[in-house]
Amino acid sequence: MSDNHLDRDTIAAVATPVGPAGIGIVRISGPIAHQIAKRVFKPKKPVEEFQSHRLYLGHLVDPSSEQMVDEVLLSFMKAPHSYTTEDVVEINSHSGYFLLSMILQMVLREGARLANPGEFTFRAFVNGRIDLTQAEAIMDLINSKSRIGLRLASQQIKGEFRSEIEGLREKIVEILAHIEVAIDFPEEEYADISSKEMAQRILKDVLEPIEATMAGHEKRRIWMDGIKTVIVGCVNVGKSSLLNRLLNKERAIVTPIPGTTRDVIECSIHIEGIPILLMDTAGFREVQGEAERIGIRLAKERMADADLSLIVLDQSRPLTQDDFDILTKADKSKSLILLNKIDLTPRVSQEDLDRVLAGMPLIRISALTGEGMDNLQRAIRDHVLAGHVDPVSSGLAPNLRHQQALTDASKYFRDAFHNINQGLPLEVIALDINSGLEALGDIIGETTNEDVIEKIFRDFCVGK
Ligand SMILES: Nc1nc2c(ncn2[C@@H]2O[C@H](COP(=O)(O)OP(=O)(O)OP(=O)(O)O)[C@@H](O)[C@H]2O)c(=O)[nH]1
Ligand SMILES: [Mg+2]
Repeated sequence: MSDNHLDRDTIAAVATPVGPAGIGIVRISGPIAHQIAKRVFKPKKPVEEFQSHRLYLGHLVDPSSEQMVDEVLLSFMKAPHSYTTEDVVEINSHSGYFLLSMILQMVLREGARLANPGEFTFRAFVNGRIDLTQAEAIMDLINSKSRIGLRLASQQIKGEFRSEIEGLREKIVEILAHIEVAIDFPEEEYADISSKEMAQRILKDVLEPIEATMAGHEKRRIWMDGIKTVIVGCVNVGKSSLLNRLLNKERAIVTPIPGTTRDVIECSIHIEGIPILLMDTAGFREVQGEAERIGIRLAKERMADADLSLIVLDQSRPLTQDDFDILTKADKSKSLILLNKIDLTPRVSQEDLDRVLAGMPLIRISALTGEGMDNLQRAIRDHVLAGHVDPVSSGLAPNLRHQQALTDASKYFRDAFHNINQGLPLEVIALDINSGLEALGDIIGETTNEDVIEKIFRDFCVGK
């Protein structure tokens, strides 16, 4: 994909999901987009030239057979005022898999090439209309899992992250200029600013803002990626009943027979606006068979990888060794303990409870009657947001790739800061600063390795 901007061919793809729908869109971008439109589209009212950003009603007629294909609305966005900055034509037709592929085939016969996944956005990037953070934010917007996630993505699309990084880089280039003057004219003692001031500028103008930006990563994980929450416990304690209760739907099979659930059952829900990926797992016990053994292994893996574990105990029977095992193995900082079946007579001794809880809060629920669910939802929300972020989040939210680049950059600038204070040669400091500058350039796509760029766009759908 990386060479496409050099040959500048015209690309086309279906931009809407496959299948029956209200409308479908075929998108064309490149130098002959306009020419293709003139060949296949017969407007109701004759037009000399399509005007930019206007809609035209007419018929698609296949030039090879003279057959009318559909009645459509066609729009033309003249370069550079389009998504890709090239000439773009969009055909709004009726939808349906067969119809859309017929239209696409016709457009390809007229000289367009089938677009790769994300190639329209890739062109917007290589043509300089958007940077890499904006391209990534488009994906975030499409995949957004919460209202706040949507807001964070649209801030990034507007270019807030980009201008933050560009602003930082300008400041760094300024510092670098001072250093270079001092290297060239060593006798003038750093020319215009002292080493102390230089170190101070690196700290205040560069390091501190980078570290403030990095603090937004957690926010992204919560609002955009969602919280991985796994329900674990012994067999028959009511894990699947809890999943169904939180989901308000009979998603997992519930029976009185221990060992009902084997596979991991996943679903997405919102709890007080927070996106949650909820997983129900096989109950722990002395293994009965192959499927159950695998189920328990999967449950343990999910628990290790989760952001939050809901550990369920059944209060209608005494605690067992398996209950104790789960609780002792659990990471207490990311677990909530639920005492289920509070509608039944309690058979768990207070001593046992005190022993396993060791001061951890306990939430009493009944998955059967729904009692205690409000408390549980509040506890989940408090746990997720505890100390991390305000619930009406705004500001920058770096993804994992950005976070890695920021971590690298901050390491280089911290080195530069220490090395200046240690009185190391300015050439060494210039090297640190240049490496930091490059790490920041990776974020916006200026110095990014081609494989990384290709990987980012590979995750897009065709037509985006
Ligand atoms: N009375 C009462 N019964 C419950 C409650 N929650 C679950 N049960 C019952 O307990 C039994 C087991 O429930 P499940 O939800 O299948 O339990 P599980 O933990 O998923 O069990 P496994 O998949 O076998 O590990 C079923 O008969 C449920 O109806 C509750 O809060 N109160
Ligand atoms: Mg179950």
